[in-house]
Amino acid sequence: MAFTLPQLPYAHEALEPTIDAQTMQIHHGKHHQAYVDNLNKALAGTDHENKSLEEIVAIAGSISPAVRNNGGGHWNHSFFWQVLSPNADKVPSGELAEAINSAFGSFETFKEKFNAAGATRFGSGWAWLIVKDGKLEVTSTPNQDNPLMDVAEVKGQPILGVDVWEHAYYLKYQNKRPDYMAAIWNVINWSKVAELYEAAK
Ligand code: MN3
Repeated sequence: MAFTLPQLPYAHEALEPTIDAQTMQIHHGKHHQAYVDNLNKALAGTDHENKSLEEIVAIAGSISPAVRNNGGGHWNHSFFWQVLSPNADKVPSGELAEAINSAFGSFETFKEKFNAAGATRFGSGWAWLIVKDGKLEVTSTPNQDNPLMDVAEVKGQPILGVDVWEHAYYLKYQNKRPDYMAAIWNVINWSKVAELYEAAK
């Protein structure tokens, strides 16, 4: 079964002004599509052809770089679109809010840690909020790796992920990754993150 590009759960312009429509069109329609196409190409005729995306990601350390990078790219972007929303709540609530306060001291401190993880990831990568052994942690990964991979420095179940590749922000924010990281909080889908937290804890 070949992998396919999932539809965006909102219109390309829905996340403006935080993320502009053109960035979304290129990011979803070109970059994510390319990860899907290249993953299918790299898997064709191999032993891993019938594996699920989760199974592929879990064995990232023992598969070809093309499958690791494009499989990670497909998983990460499919996840990323889900944790963004035009009707964002701005702040988490309920049990997730309590868990964030207990792990980081406050929501503000959590955001500072997360933004720092994204800003200091050299080159291209992702910033993550994960559940590890029932607890929340902030981490980051290079390239298209993610915390579900056997090769991840810090492993856990992602409940929030932000793409810090230049293609995610360059048209609007140019080289100012910290400005993009500061603005992204306007469009985080906290109810989705809470749902993922509930399932992961
Ligand atoms: Mn991307």
